[in-house]
This record gives sequence, structure tokens and C-alpha cells, in this order.
Amino acid sequence: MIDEIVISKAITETFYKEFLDNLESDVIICGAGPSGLCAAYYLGKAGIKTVVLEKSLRPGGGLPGGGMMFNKIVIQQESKSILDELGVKTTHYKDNYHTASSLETLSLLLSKAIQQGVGIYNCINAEDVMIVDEKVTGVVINWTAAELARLHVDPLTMRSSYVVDATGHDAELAQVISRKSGAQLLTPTGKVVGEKPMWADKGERDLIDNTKEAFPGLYVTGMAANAVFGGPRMGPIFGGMLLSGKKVAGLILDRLKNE
Ligand code: 48F
Repeated sequence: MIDEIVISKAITETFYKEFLDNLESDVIICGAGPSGLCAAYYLGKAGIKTVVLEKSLRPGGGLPGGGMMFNKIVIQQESKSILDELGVKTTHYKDNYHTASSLETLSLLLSKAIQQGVGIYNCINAEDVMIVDEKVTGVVINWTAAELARLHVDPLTMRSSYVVDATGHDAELAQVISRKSGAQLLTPTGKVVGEKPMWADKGERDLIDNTKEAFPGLYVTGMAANAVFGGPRMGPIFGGMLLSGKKVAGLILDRLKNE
């Protein structure tokens, strides 16, 4: 016999046990697009307690849509080893270009990150950061549903040693910091510089340089990195997103090791 209340208890108890444990972690990554998930996979693999917050129902950001809903992505040779490691099938197209299924890439990034022990929460919006003594110490969270319905509901908080802004083009966490009175980002202007027009080659190269700390305790990866430090957009070439995620994981690992 199947009891409806047992089902309800199983879901809520299992969720909250894990959620309570994840209220404090080493790294919180905001945004489950390709860069955020790739960072999560490498941090999880290194044994770092990592949490990913995704405001949408469906993780993946711009990944499943490929290019204009043709659900393929292009990656360059330099990033192919990441997809190889995840077990994603790639096809050589020509020269430096390989293709892959955007859906296979998403499903393997997501499942491998979860298998490395990363706690991934969809439907949760990181609406703000906590800043204590001039350093980001965590995020302010609420259900996306509360935001969508414009409900006046006070948020909760999650604490971590480092926070990663992987929120894509809008660089939501860096933006929210730059709106705080007196806060200066580690950019040439002290503010979000803003994304530049499409230029795939430069965008992909700048992205790696721009993947770094943007405010004490806050790192930026993926499109958020180019938005914050002023690199071009690059369209549906995803190698840079993966390399950026891997780089930010490495930078944070070094910081954690040296503490
Ligand atoms: O936009 P998104 O895929 O970011 P990305 O990892 O990758 C960019 C590419 O998809 C593409 C591109 C390729 O060349 O340029 O655009 O930089 O994923 C960002 C994710 O963050 C979520 C959002 O729903 C998406 O899934 N997100 C955005 N703001 C928040 C958030 C927030 N405040 N809290 C939680 N999740």
C-alpha cells in the first residue's frame, strides 16, 4: 500500500536534512549554466563542500538551447579534454572546432557534479549577498516563486567562504554589490564595466583573463566575468564557459588551500 503522507514526509525530510547541512559550505555558486556547473564539478571533485543555487526550474542556463535552439554546441580544441573527462561525445567538425549535443553536455555536467557531492538547488534565487567586514560571506536567498509573484516575503541566508557569480549576462551578484553605497568592485571603474558586442574570438580569450575575484570573497565566471570586466559576448561557442568554470574552481581551491 502506498501512503500519500509517507511520500510527503519522505520528500520534505530528505530535502530539509540536506538543505540544513548545506546552509554553511565552502563555496556557493549562483547560476547553474555551463560555467557554474563546470566549476561545481571541479570543486566537488576536489572534495570542496559546494552548493549551486539556480533560480529557474530547469538548470542549464543557455546550454540546452545551443545556438538559436539548434541543440548543438561548438567547443574549441583547448576545452575538449573537459568534455572527454565528463564522457560527452564530441565530433570533430574542422580545424579547431568540435561539436557536441547541448543536452548531453548539460545532463553529464549536472549528473557528474551531483555525483561529486555538490548540493544543487533549483527554484532558489540568490537575490543579494552578505558582506561582513568588506568581504562577501554568503548569499541572501528566496524562492523564485516569491520573486515572480512579488510576494513580500523576507529571505533566508546561506554562508560560505567564497561565492561565485555564474549568473550569466546579467552578472546579478556583482550588480547588486555595485549598487551598495560605497562598494567598489575590483574593476577599472569600480562598477560593472558591461558586456561588449559580439566578437567570438576576443570574447573567448578575454573570458579566461576576466575569470577572477571581482570583490573580496566574490569570484566571477562565464558570461558574468565578461559583463563585469568588460569583455565581448561570443554566442554559442561554449569552450570558454567550460574553461572559465574550471579556472574559477582552481583559483578558489588555491585560496582554500592557503588559508
Ligand atoms: O546564462 P548562463 O548559461 O551563464 P553562463 O554559464 O553561460 C553563458 C552561455 O549559456 C551563453 C553564452 C555562450 O557563449 O554566452 O549565454 O555564463 O546561466 C546562468 C544561470 O544563472 C541563473 C540563470 O537562471 C541561468 O540558469 N541565474 C541568474 N541569476 C540568478 C541565477 C540568481 N540571482 N540566482 C540564482 N540563479
